[in-house]
Formats: sequence, structure tokens, C-alpha cells
Amino acid sequence: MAFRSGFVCIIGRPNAGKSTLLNALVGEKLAIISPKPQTTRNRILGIVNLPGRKGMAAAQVVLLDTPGVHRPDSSLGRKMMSEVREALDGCDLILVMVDANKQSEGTDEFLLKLASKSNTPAILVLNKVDLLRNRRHPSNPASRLQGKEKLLPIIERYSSSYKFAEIVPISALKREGLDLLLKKIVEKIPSGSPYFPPDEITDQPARFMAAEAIREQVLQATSEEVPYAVTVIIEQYEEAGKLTRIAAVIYCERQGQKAILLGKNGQMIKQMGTAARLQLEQMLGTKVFLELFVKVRENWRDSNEFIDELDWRRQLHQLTSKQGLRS
Ligand SMILES: Nc1nc2c(ncn2[C@@H]2O[C@H](COP(=O)(O)OP(=O)(O)OP(=O)(O)O)[C@@H](O)[C@H]2O)c(=O)[nH]1
Ligand SMILES: [Mg+2]
Repeated sequence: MAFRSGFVCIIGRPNAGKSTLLNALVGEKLAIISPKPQTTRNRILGIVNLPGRKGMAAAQVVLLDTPGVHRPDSSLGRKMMSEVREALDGCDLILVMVDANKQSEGTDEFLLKLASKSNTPAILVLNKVDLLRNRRHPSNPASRLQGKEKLLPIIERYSSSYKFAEIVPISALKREGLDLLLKKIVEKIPSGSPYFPPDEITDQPARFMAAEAIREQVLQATSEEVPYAVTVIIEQYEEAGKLTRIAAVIYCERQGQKAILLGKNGQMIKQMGTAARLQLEQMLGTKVFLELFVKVRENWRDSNEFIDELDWRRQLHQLTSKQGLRS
């Protein structure tokens, strides 16, 4: 069978489990996850190389995780939606992911419109099927059967609303149904040579992943408005043998949020810093010296200029052109 390769874009509402699926398929944590909606803010590329097996061609699947589709009410929201559109542009296959436990007509309709506009085949991925089962005995056969029975009307509803190429129920969290999903993906992407070398799993620089790892700690440690009002910029990133020195600024929008992020006697920032450092050490395989600062930048979510600065693709371009000037 000829080698296959293609770009596969995952779209869905906030919190559907898109990033969990990306990480599960790539086998590495490329995207941060949180129970709060609107966690992902950029498109995130992850590469899966698959050896051929009986009935399935060898393939390279280039996945694009995207921010959750929502009605934007800020420049940040509009930027997130433009990331979704850019990811959809020119991809070979779309995975429309929905939480099987939560269907909302309005957003679903909008998602299906996005898929149909791009004129690309789409697989419906019904996620979180583990939650359809009896919570107390999720693994026993009766409970699995109950889960399947609940799925049937959901599948019927979606198949009558859109012409999906396939409908695949999964649990991204429990890694159920992923082999079948990959098989269906490989069947639907074109024949062609790989886009990336076999040892590459993403195009994200470690510097950006470090900023995200810090933001993930903020998402975990804070609530209400704070997680949404926070962004992280790496100011210093230096690799020196077995040590990486990182200095990062956590930006928020108001003094009150800054006070929360610092915590009483600086306890909160200290705790987030320790958790982020441990995570970064694991991710980078070096010791990490991490310095965190908190700054207020009022209403940054509505500043196009600042939002442009946050774009790592743009940051990378600026860093490389500066280095070019120096050499
Ligand atoms: N029970 C269950 N929970 C899941 C599953 N997949 C994801 N989750 C949880 O759902 C929440 C959201 O997961 P994410 O992967 O961050 O969702 P997302 O679609 O990327 O969200 P945004 O980036 O905000 O658009 C997290 O708490 C996950 O642990 C699943 O299959 N089953
Ligand atoms: Mg996400």
C-alpha cells in the first residue's frame, strides 16, 4: 500500500477534549489541558508516524489542535477564531469533536458550517463516551452496553444533520477507540510522502511550550476571571548544558488579579513557580532555574498590538532576525 500523509484539523467547542486527543495520539504532552473552557489559544501541530499494518498503509498524520470555537468578544477571541480558520485552510481532513454528553444546537450548527465551508471531508468524533457509562461501575459489561445504547440516538442525530465521512466514538482521556480513529484517518488522507522528518513531533519551540506550561499552572491554581485574564511571555531562555535559565512574565489585566497571583506573602506565585519548574524539568530533561514576575497590562485582551506580540510564530521570526543582525 502506498504511503499516506495529510494535515488533519481538530475543531470543536471549548472543553470538548481536542487537546487531550492531540496529546494521546502523539504520545507526548504538546498541548496544555484544563477543565476550564478556552484553554488552547493557538493552533498546535503534532505529528504521528504510523508503521503500516494489516489493512492500513504506513502514514504520517499531521494533527492541528485548535482553540475551541466560540463567539468572540475580545481581540484575543477573534485571534483564537482566526487560528481555527488558518488551521482549517488547506487541511485534508477535519475531525469535528463533540462532547457526547453535551450537545448544543447553536454551536454545533456553527461547527458544521465551518466544516462545510472548507469543503473537506469530516469525521465526527464523539468524545467522553466513558461518561455515558454507569459512573460507579464503568468497566462492567452491563455498563458498557448502557453506554452504547445512549450513543445510538446521538449518532442518529448527528448523521441526519451532516454528511460525515465517519462517526467514531472515543474516550480521549481513557484512550479508547483511538486505534479505530487512526485507521479511519489514514483511510481518508491522500497518498504522498511525509511532510516532516520521522523524529519530529511538533514545530513548537521549547520556549513557547515553557510559556504554556507556566500558563497551565496558573489555570490550575486560579479561578473565575483570572485564568482568562492571564498570559505568559518568556523574557529570557538560555540553555547552558544541564541547566535552562528561564525568566517569564505572567501578565494579568488588573491590580486585584495581580494580588491573587502573588498570593499572601508571595505564596501563590511561589507554589505555581515550583510546580511549573518541576514540569519544565521533566519536559526539557535539564535542571531549570525559573524566575516568575507578575505584571499588569490593562485590557491586554483587547489590544491587537499585544496579541500580535504573543504569537510565537511572530516572536520566533523576530528572534531569528535579531540573531541574523548580530552575526
Ligand atoms: N471524562 C472524560 N474527560 C475528558 C475526555 N477528554 C478530555 N476530557 C477532559 O475535558 C477537559 C477539557 O479537555 P481539553 O483537552 O483541554 O479540551 P479542549 O477541547 O482542548 O478545550 P479548549 O482548549 O478549551 O478548546 C479536561 O478536564 C479533560 O481531562 C474524555 O474522553 N473523558
Ligand atoms: Mg485545547
